[in-house]
Amino acid sequence: MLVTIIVLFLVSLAIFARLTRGITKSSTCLIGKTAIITGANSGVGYQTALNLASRGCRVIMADVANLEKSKNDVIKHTNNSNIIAKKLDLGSLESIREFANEIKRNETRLDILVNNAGIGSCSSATIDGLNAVMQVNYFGHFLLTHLLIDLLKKSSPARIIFTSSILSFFNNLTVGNLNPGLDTPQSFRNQLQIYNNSKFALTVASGIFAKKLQTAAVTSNCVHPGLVSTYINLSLLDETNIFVKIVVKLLFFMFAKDSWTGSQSIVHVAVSQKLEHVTGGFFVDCLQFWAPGGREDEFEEIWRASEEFVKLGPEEKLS
Ligand SMILES: NC(=O)c1ccc[n+]([C@@H]2O[C@H](COP(=O)([O-])OP(=O)(O)OC[C@H]3O[C@@H](n4cnc5c(N)ncnc54)[C@H](OP(=O)(O)O)[C@@H]3O)[C@@H](O)[C@H]2O)c1
Ligand SMILES: *[C@@H]1O[C@H](CO)[C@@H](O)[C@H](O)[C@H]1NC(C)=O
Ligand SMILES: *[C@@H]1O[C@H](CO)[C@@H](O)[C@H](O)[C@H]1NC(C)=O
Ligand SMILES: *[C@@H]1O[C@H](CO)[C@@H](O)[C@H](O)[C@H]1NC(C)=O
Ligand SMILES: *[C@@H]1O[C@H](CO)[C@@H](O)[C@H](O)[C@H]1NC(C)=O
Ligand SMILES: CC(=O)N[C@H]1CO[C@H](CO)[C@@H](O)[C@@H]1O
Repeated sequence: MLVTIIVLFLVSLAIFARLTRGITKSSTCLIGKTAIITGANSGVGYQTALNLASRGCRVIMADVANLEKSKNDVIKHTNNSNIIAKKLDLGSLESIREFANEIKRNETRLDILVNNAGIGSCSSATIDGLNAVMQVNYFGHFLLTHLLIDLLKKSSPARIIFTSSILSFFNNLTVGNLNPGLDTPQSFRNQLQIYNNSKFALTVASGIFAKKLQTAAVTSNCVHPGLVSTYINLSLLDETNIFVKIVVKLLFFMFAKDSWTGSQSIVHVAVSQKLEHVTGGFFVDCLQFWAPGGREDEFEEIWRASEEFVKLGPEEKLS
């Protein structure tokens, strides 16, 4: 009896999850516009690139992985040959600066910046000596966005989108643990907490970018893509026990979206005409939710500490 009820409950939940998947209805044309997408080689980043390209956008696909195949696939599927593949390793501040410099040299405009790349876990520090999950997910995008601000402003109205996560609500981020050392045990729980925190840091930065860029007509929003079946789903699981593995796999089997569906909210926030003036928001299934909360003064501290971690020059800091 109990088992039947539980099974029925889970099945209804799964059906509900399927029915409420947000799909963008926007048909915005992007001919003449330019977008950058980080982590565009796979998962929701790749699907976002495909979608924007199909709208006629010039798409710059950035990733640490070799992008040739993905780039050719996008061109093949969209007939849009205005696609650039460019190596970007968010785990290296130097690579980020090199990337941004080349963009500034080559491009005359930037309308959409999708800060999407992310990793679930990593057991070594970056060459900059920062926690790798924090750097790839957060610090790297914090720096990249700063370096591209002038180009975005020049092209305004422009949009910045951060791929955050609902796990950002379950954070315990403080200025003190913004860059956790590798001396903390690499347990599943600690790894997940750093991931949660990195996704929360993105919402903090997004909120402050939104405020600082309001007069420049550059919006900044966060998106939770949903539970999506991608490579990232498994990387965290290497650290955990068989029971957690089974539960997570079951959850994915019942509730996860495919990458195309997972990219829909990102695309929606990037192109929907209704959202032209919406900034500082947090989106799930193409709908705006409240962003995870916290103290404003602590957010400011996190911002200032981040400026130091990524070694921003005085003239590069946003006033
Ligand atoms: N999947 C979910 O359920 C879920 C839920 C909430 C939020 N998200 C977020 O969604 C975003 C996209 O993830 P996904 O699920 O599509 O996973 P994914 O398929 O693993 O895509 C992430 C992409 O980022 C790239 N990347 C990794 N390290 C990088 C680096 N140092 N520099 C530049 N690019 C790097 C990866 O390249 P490699 O293939 O070489 O590693 C990969 O192409 C992530 O920010 C993730 O946190 C995902
Ligand atoms: C791409 O363009 C070619 C030549 O113009 C055309 O034959 C083909 O159907 C197009 N493919 C798509 C997916 O639009
Ligand atoms: C920038 O332009 C140079 C010279 O034309 C070219 O070699 C390079 O691939 C371009 N890079 C990007 C990211 O477009
Ligand atoms: C991170 O999120 C997971 C999943 O909701 C949760 O179990 C965990 O407790 C969170 N970590 C912290 C520190 O809140
Ligand atoms: C955050 O959560 C992790 C894992 O749950 C814990 O080890 C750590 O001490 C917590 N940090 C703070 C500052 O509360
Ligand atoms: C639960 C699970 O393993 N889901 C997916 C994780 O990502 C890989 C690679 O894309 C998929 O093959 C799995 O189905």
